[in-house]
Amino acid sequence: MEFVLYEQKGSVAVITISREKALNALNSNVLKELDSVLDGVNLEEVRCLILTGAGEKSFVAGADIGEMSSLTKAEGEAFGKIGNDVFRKLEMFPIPVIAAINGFALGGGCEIAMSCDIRICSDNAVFGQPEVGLGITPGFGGTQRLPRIVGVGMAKQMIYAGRNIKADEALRIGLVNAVYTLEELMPNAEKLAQTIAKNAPIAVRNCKEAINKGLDVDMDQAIIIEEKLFGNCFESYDQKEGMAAFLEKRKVEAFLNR
Ligand code: DAK
Repeated sequence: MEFVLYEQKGSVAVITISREKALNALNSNVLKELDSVLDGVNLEEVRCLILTGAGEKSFVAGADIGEMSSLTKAEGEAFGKIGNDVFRKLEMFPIPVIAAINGFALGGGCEIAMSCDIRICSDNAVFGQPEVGLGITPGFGGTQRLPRIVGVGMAKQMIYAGRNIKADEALRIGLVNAVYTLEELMPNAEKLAQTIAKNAPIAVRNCKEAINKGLDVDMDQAIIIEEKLFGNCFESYDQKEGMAAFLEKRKVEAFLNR
């Protein structure tokens, strides 16, 4: 891989978008590599992913404007599809994904962060959907995910005005869950990932599926989705061990992902 690095550390793996000289902007090669990296994640071993950007300045500064500038309508649609498919793969990935946002998260950068389950950032992070200033709409899900995360009014203001916001404002509106110094960002991302990874993997995966699928349907259907995924945990080794440990007043020995 030229632009996407993958490092597994036990049950946590870090994916780094590494195209530092273009502030990690997403071109079609980056998107294709990211797709392959996701396909290669060993789901038997890895229980939580962290997505970050290389360097100290940028998470992802958007889709690659140079590559997009000369696209025909058909090519633009094809580029949009590659991005949308990989962002959706990330969103529906069986295990949780934490975005550790280490700088600019603009356009496609903000959108890829919003496809992750949890967003935390460094205090130099900058968020925004500046597409209207480039003559386009957000194309990787920004018009859909931003209002779901920060509410319709705030999303409309950010998207129509194309105004960037800093980390403290992103925290205030709920776009990120926490802000750290740049030095503390990855250690905290890893700590959170380890905490998630220690919990029963089937239960964590089912929680993600229940939340994601439930948000797309009405409450009557959502409750049924939850019931099925709740039921699905039973008879697993991990459910038996988790409950036995409680009843025997001891710590869980280990969750085995089965
Ligand atoms: N694309 C390509 N190159 C980029 C880039 C980008 N998005 N952002 C930065 N770079 C490159 C710069 O061109 C520069 O390259 P050199 O000139 O050194 O070769 C290098 O990174 C360093 O950038 P700067 O010199 O500009 O660095 P500064 O610190 O001065 O400024 C900045 C940092 C992040 C404020 C600035 O670079 C900037 O404003 N970048 C553009 C941010 C932006 O507008 N991002 C949104 C892009 S639009 C769609 C699918 C998806 C999308 C749309 C449609 N379809 C459905 C087809 C998504 C669109 C977007 O993401």
